[in-house]
Amino acid sequence: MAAPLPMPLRRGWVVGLFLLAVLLRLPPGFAKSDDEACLYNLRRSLTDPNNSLRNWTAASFAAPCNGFTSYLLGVTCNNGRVYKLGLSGLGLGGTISPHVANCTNLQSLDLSANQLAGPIPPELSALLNLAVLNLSSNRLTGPIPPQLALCAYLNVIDLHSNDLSGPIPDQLGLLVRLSTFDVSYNRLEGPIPVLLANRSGMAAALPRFNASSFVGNRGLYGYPLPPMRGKGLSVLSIVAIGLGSGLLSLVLSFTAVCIWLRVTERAAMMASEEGKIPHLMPEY
Ligand SMILES: *[C@@H]1O[C@H](CO)[C@@H](O)[C@H](O)[C@H]1NC(C)=O
Ligand SMILES: *[C@@H]1O[C@H](CO)[C@@H](O)[C@H](O)[C@H]1NC(C)=O
Ligand SMILES: *[C@@H]1O[C@H](CO)[C@@H](O)[C@H](O)[C@H]1NC(C)=O
Ligand SMILES: *[C@@H]1O[C@H](CO)[C@@H](O)[C@H](O)[C@H]1NC(C)=O
Ligand SMILES: *[C@@H]1O[C@H](CO)[C@@H](O)[C@H](O)[C@H]1NC(C)=O
Ligand SMILES: CC(=O)N[C@H]1CO[C@H](CO)[C@@H](O)[C@@H]1O
Repeated sequence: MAAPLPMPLRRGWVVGLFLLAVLLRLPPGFAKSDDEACLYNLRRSLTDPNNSLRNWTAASFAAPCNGFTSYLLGVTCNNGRVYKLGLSGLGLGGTISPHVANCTNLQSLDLSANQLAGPIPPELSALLNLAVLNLSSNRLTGPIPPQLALCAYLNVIDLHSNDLSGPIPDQLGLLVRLSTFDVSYNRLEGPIPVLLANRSGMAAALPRFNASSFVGNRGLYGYPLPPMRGKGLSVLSIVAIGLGSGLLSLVLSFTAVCIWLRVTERAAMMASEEGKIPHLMPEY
């Protein structure tokens, strides 16, 4: 006997199915807690040819921390929240997910010495506790986001040895806690912001970061690097200089010959006036 379900139970089923349908329609990464969204999306954006992240399983993202203990390689926890991500030198590829910004308690992000490509997500500016950003020795491209200046606690910005381009944002000079800044060996260009080269305020004439922070960028110029160089000689200017100096030496030697002729002529005249053999006459 298949008795029909009582009314309240049937309604419960309908509501449950409706909720399930809604959940299934949600894009991945949505409706997750902050740290879970961060880890889930970061894992998705990375490739891991050496299987270093084998214990980064979706099941552990929902509760990556137990108080101060983390269950995931490279994750450090503080009071149940992810507070350091250190995945240096693991052979990781792929890109840096902008959803890393969902790890809102993050204090240190170190993805250095991997093969990461793509841009530095400007969304990182939402990490208001971020003190250390080390993305050095990857293949990152695009600009240095000026929004990083919103991470007021930044102590360390290490972006050396990437393919970053464009200028160094002036705003970064306003990060007063910055004690390490390294953008060497990229493709950056333009003037070095004065507030990164020199201290601010009373000590404005004192250097802040030295040339080793900036070397290896062909387009960067200004203290502590040399001033803007001539942008190399164009073909046109080389031709112009060649023609110009050719013409000049022609004129000069022509003048020299004229003067010499004049002098010898006068000497010859003087000699003949004295009835002597004009030994200074040129022989033809
Ligand atoms: C994941 O790997 C790290 C480092 O090897 C280890 O400390 C941690 O206990 C592992 N977690 C799990 C859930 O296996
Ligand atoms: C990854 O694996 C390759 C090939 O097995 C190896 O050459 C390389 O050193 C490994 N990289 C890291 C970072 O472990
Ligand atoms: C950033 O990471 C690289 C490679 O792991 C390391 O050599 C460097 O010292 C780090 N930078 C800072 C400022 O700690
Ligand atoms: C920055 O410091 C250097 C070295 O002390 C000094 O020569 C230069 O004039 C300073 N630049 C500015 C704009 O104060
Ligand atoms: C540049 O500064 C770094 C520390 O900020 C220091 O280790 C290095 O010796 C300095 N280099 C020069 C050439 O002054
Ligand atoms: C749950 C959550 O915080 N989601 C955010 C994760 O980061 C992306 C990109 O910054 C945001 O769009 C989400 O709202």
